[in-house]
Amino acid sequence: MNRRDFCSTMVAAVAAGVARPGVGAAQSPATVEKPAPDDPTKELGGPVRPYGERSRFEKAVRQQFPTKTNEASWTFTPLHESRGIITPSALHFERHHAGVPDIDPSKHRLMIHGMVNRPMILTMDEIHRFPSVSHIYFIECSGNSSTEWAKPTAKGVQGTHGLTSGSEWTGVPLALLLKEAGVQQGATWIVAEGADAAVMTRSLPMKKAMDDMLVAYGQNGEAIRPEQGYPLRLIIPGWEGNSQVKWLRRIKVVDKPYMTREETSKYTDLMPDGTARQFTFEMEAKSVITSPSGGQKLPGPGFYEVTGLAWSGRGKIRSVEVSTDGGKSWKPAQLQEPVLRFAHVRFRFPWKWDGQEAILQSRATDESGYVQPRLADFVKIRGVNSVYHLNAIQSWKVAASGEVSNVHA
Ligand SMILES: Nc1nc2c(c(=O)[nH]1)N[C@H]1C(S)=C(S)[C@@H](COP(=O)(O)O)O[C@H]1N2
Ligand SMILES: [Mo]
Repeated sequence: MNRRDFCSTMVAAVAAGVARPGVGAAQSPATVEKPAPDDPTKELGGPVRPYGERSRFEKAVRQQFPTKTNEASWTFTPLHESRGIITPSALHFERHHAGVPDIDPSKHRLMIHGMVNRPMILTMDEIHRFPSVSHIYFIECSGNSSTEWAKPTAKGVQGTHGLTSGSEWTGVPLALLLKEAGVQQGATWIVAEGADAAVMTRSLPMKKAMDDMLVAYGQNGEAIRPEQGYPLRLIIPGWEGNSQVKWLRRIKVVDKPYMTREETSKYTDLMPDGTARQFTFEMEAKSVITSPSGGQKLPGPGFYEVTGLAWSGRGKIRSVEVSTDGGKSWKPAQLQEPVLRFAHVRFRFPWKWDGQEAILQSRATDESGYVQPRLADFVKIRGVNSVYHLNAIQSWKVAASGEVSNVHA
């Protein structure tokens, strides 16, 4: 698909109501018919159960983008109902180029070869024996917000920003595995390959591999979900989702990038002058108000907590400011601890709505000093030829009726 097709598909899809609920929308058929008792203290509660489910009254689901197939597709996290900084694994956004493979961990192998002294083929059991680390990191698809370049398109924050999620990831530092294999002099890149039907492959600089890449098998306290790469995926703190190869089966140590599909025809950024930026790995600082946000309705004037998420591929979020007048004036928001590098940060801002029309915005600054740009300023530099890496300020209009909608301001 060229950019125009891509965008018109997106626009059509969003106009059609964005999406159908994801496959497996949780509903427990046995209990759904029976109304809850008026007084739960007068009835014996339900039985214990071996694997938990959320309350049947909670309905937030991932929304699937209406693509031609359910396999080469993506789903969006319901950020408007997000709490704190962790995305429940069942609601982590998904992007699959060729479906979710069904992998038996006892048969899965990770091969490390190329410019190494000791090529290795590791089983999952062997990988589990290495010293492990856990970190809370966001993953954001660089296609997040890609409907929003030219005009406000998605209705709510799930559509505009739902391709970012946060989890605690557990695994082995890739540097440890590379040291075990013995990287040879002159090796400056690695090539990572997935075991899915897309055999998704990315070239990645050795420097970042040695710095903080993680070969992860854990997510939020249990094995990584099939959708997130079971049994093994690459986690690359702060870098675009696409580089974080799922179902990881091979790492080749090399001395140049291999120019795969995902770094030539896709995941490059076409600039106004016709040149393209390549290997734009780092996700620049971004924030969004998750509540109040598009599609919600404020019941009336009075107190509201404006809350949202901020994150940066350059490390820590330093500050978030909130505007209630479309960017004319800004006030600092409160950051909820912990404020972690390469993780979603929750911000809060107390607001008394006077019942007049208001435009809500948030603006993040990261520890490098980078300030999230206004959309108009962003487009001045990037043009509108691109699909990926839109990190501009999002505006939500609160109408006098209390209805909240997506606007460009
Ligand atoms: N093997 C493989 N890895 C993959 C993909 C894929 O289709 N196959 N999709 C990539 C893209 S585009 C993104 S945004 C992230 C999404 O990760 P998630 O589905 O766990 O949210 O995985 C990346 N890794
Ligand atoms: Mo992506």
